Amino acid sequence: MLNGNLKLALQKRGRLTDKSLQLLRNCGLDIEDYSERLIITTRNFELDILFLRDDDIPEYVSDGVADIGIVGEDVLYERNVEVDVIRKLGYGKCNLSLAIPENKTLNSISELNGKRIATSYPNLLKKFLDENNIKATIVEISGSVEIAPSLGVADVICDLVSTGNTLKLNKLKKSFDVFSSEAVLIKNKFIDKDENKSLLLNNLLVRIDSALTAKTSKYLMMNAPKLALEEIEKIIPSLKSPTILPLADPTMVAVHAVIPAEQFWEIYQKLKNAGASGILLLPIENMIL
Ligand code: PRT
Ligand code: ZN
Repeated sequence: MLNGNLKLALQKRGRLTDKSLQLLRNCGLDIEDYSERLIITTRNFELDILFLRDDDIPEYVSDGVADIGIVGEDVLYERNVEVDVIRKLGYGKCNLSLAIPENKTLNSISELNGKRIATSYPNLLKKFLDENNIKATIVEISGSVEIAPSLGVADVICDLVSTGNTLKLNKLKKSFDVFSSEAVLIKNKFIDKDENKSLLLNNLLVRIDSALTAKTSKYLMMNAPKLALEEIEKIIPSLKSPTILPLADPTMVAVHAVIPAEQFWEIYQKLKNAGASGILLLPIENMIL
């Protein structure tokens, strides 16, 4: 597609697909149901989305087939490609971790010396071993790494862990973390020289930042006695000072504030104790700071 549209590489079918499409929709992009197509054009933004295997995304972006891409840091840093990470996106979080059979022990990293470690991430693992001065044998396996100890091909595995259920199912336990990963937005070196695409990217980044901030913030509303206001203002970790509105009862006011979503359960009891009532917590769709 040789139009001037910005080209974004996304994982076609996998753990990052739905959340990436949701993020783009939260940016106001009108994306049709992509089903089996390889490329789609968004209806209301000059953006083409290329659906690819995640392993190919770093190379496609660095080669200029796509201008930008969304990929896990694990996949990105396992490869030696020249791209810039421009945003961490906060989803697809996992750890590349070392794990051993449940009946074995690994008390310190130095005990890895002389061990065979199975992984699909030989470069990230080698970097970790080198940094810690460990001499171990890396057994490279392309999938189902967790069965390597029971097959007798490795003593330890180094694989992605999220909930830990896969380890448990295979009678393994996590020992040390090698690398933490989340989904990131990457761009290539060529885009800075293309004025039109740079403008499109900047526009998209404003929307992405707004969507990411909105996701982690909530709109808090409550009624409170005027006399409790000073105490309530101290409790609310508001971005700016809260909005105070008069109510029909002259002794009461309404208090509105934007708060970090995760702090709500820490502060709501304190607010109630201070006299707040009718506490409402609402989602925010977009927030331009
Ligand atoms: O087909 P394609 O090559 O595009 O996809 P893929 O199968 O290679 O990748 P996919 O969709 O499994 O993962 C894409 C990205 O999601 C990874 O590069 C990570 O950045 C991120 N991610 C987050 C994970 C996990 N969590 C995860 N749990 N990727 C893989 N896993 C696997 C892990 O390998 C292990 O087999 O899930 C299992 C462990 O999960 P828990 O929850 O049981 O611990
Ligand atoms: Zn893959």
